[in-house]
Amino acid sequence: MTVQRIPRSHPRYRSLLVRSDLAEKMATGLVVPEGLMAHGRGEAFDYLLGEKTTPEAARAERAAAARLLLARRPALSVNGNVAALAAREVAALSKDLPRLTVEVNLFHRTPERARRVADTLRRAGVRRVLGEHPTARLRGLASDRAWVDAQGILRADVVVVPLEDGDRAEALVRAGKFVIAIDLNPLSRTSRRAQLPIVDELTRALHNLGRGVRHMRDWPRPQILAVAHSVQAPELLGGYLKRIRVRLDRLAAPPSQPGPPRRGD
Ligand code: PTJ
Repeated sequence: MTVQRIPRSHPRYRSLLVRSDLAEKMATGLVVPEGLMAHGRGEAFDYLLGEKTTPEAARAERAAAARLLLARRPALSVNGNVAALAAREVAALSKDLPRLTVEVNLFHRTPERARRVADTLRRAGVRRVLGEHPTARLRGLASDRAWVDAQGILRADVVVVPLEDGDRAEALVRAGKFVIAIDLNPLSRTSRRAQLPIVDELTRALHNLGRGVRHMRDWPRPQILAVAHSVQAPELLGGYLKRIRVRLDRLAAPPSQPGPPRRGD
């Protein structure tokens, strides 16, 4: 179904629109076919979480914004799905936090795809995009995800990794980085390896990160530090899972019995 043929009144209009957009971007090579599967998995978890930012995710996003403000060299890693879904949000965040390095990092890497992702980001308003011509490799990773820029992710102290794979999140942690993951799957290795797992939909998460940065940027450092340390990964991961369980329990409960007919019924 093309974008034009999705009726606005459809209850899943936004979801259909995003899918259709991703399918088109796959045809251009920005997104890989595996990216569509990754998106479907994300959507499934979003369903389970209620398709909105949970209180746990909101706390994680606030803490992540504080971490970004405190970082000396923050970096954000961008793959094909991220560029396709959220180039505008990436650009907005890089304006809210000009120190943020935006770097292309691809699992299915070709020079052509790297250029396409970088072009998409530049068109959306990101001024400086690294990773098109990577200059170094992360230790302990066999895949092309090991390619990084020596001026970007390699020297970053805090790295945001949306829609990532567990191996690289692990390699980044081993390299001494503070890793902030954005991944709707609280069971993924990425979420479980990151020091700060944000289990929320990508565009919502990036939007909330920007809002947090703008809100706290003039605060005194000790206050920002307190927010940065206000959450712990194990407690967050437990909270996300509990939220899913409680929601499913509620949905699975038998509907309450209708009461006796009232007058006028
Ligand atoms: O562009 P490339 O070559 O780097 O490849 C990108 C993909 C996404 C194909 C690659 O990174 C991949 O295979 O990722 P995974 O291992 O499938 O992990 C993606 C994770 O992102 C899954 O756990 C999904 O639940 C999650 N996810 C998908 N869409 C969203 C999401 N999380 C947040 N917001 C989304 N919109």
